[in-house]
Amino acid sequence: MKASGFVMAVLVISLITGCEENIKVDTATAEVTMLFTHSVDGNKVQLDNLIYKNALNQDYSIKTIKYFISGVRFHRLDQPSVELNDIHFVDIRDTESLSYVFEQKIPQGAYTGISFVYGLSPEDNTSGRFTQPPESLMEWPEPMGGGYHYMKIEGEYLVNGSPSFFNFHAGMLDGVPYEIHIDLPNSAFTVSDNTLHLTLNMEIQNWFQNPTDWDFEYFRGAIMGNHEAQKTIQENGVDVFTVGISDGAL
Ligand SMILES: [Cu+2]
Repeated sequence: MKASGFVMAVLVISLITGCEENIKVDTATAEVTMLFTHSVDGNKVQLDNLIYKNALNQDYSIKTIKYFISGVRFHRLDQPSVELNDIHFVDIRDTESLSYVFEQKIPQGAYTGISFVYGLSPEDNTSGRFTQPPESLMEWPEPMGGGYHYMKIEGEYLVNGSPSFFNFHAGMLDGVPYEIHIDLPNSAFTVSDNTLHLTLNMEIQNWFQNPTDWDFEYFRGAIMGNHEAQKTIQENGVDVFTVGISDGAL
């Protein structure tokens, strides 16, 4: 009995050791850094400049771009996808927020694509979860269902030649979620280095077209209580983002 117990113990130890060696070999990882850029018609956005025209030829400017990115997911062939738990808040006027290193690393290897949630899924969108600014300042009013704004894009548009302020704000309205599930086009990649750099670009013009041309005069400046506007933003937002991918040192 004693001898077989000893044999079992040796067996178990060697199994554990063997597993650890396997794990080491299998889990060469890459740290994921995401950079955030913002363009209009393919050029870097110029803030506070009333120089842009949407598909309906309405003039507008951009003053504010703030949003949450969550549920970043890396898809693999024949293997479970890798989801990162981080929720990142971007503010175009806060340079530090334009670069983010995710807490989790991803296994090196081949990936078929990247997806993420623009805004917050309902399970992440609970009042009080952010206690510190700037995230806490994204609160969505309790009478409109609470939680947080997914985004605040703000600027001015011209009405009969005079500038008028607009709040292009999105969030869950009256309990109806409008977060955007984005599958990034051309996002297959192979990472064989210990760093992965992703540059996520928001093409602002696309918020205002495809499938619906955004009419500033129809929707006007305040849309937070407007389900049609929230639905339109959700639909238009699907093709707003593209990604550039490189591994190794930039
Ligand atoms: Cu708002």
